[in-house]
Amino acid sequence: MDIESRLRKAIERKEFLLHFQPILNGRDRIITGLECLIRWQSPELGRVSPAEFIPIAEETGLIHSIGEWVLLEACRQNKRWQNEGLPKIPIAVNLSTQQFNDGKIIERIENILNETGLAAEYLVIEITESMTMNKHHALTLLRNLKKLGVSIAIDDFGTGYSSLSYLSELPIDKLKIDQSFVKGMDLHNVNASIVNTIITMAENLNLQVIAEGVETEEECRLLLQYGCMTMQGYMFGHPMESGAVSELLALEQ
Ligand code: G
Ligand code: G
Ligand code: MN
Ligand code: NA
Repeated sequence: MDIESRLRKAIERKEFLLHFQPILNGRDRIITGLECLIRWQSPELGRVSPAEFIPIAEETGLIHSIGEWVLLEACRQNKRWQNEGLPKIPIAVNLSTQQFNDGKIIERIENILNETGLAAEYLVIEITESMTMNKHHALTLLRNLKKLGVSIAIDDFGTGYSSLSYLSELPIDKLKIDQSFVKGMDLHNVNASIVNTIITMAENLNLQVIAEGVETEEECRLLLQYGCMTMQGYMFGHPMESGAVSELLALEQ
């Protein structure tokens, strides 16, 4: 059987699961958010990376049902943590291009929020710069998301071709600096000045900035020095199962 057919069966066979990576304040290390990352445990293929199967899901249109499952599970799980009395934090879900261009995506998200009872302020939608290139579509969709009360983050910022001045015309809330700029940052290299510049511009545009891929104390220290408090990376935590998140959140109460 090819990977497409296996992918087709994976939802009904419950082969997908969600992992969650903490997003923290780099100073006090308090968890201020989570990013949802899908995992596929195939009985035949073993663990398949989303970097491998998401593109196939996009080409085949399977992304619609997979993406819908991710949104539903993410909202359901976040509501479950809240019901357990754990600190209320937003959960970020990656949207794919096909989902972004789906005429019914707003309705789908609204239905999922209603069905799970999660307040919209606790959902963040992550999109990439390239999805916003059709400005008319991006404006319409993002405005409708904002009307629902959902937050919007630009993921992998710096790897696309959009400028911050372009993004400033869109109703976005957060900017995630791509890990390629964060990795190996030190005082004297070009990555450090790129990151510093992005942080300063984001501040001027009133965008919350999040550094991705933080792996070392030195990167964390420099980010704080440049004014970026919010971070995500292996240094603080790998993507983990919901039970591990519960334990971390319980420690913060
Ligand atoms: O978790 P990991 O680093 O292996 O993810 C690899 C890639 O897959 C990343 O670019 C990530 O954004 C993407 N990805 C992970 N989960 C999802 C998801 O639920 N939906 C979409 N569209 N992409 C995802
Ligand atoms: O494209 P997106 O930013 O959504 O994907 C995030 C991906 O980055 C996930 O696959 C996650 O596992 C991975 N990731 C998260 N933190 C780190 C890190 O500190 N180092 C590296 N190399 N990858 C990371
Ligand atoms: Mn992401
Ligand atoms: Na990213």
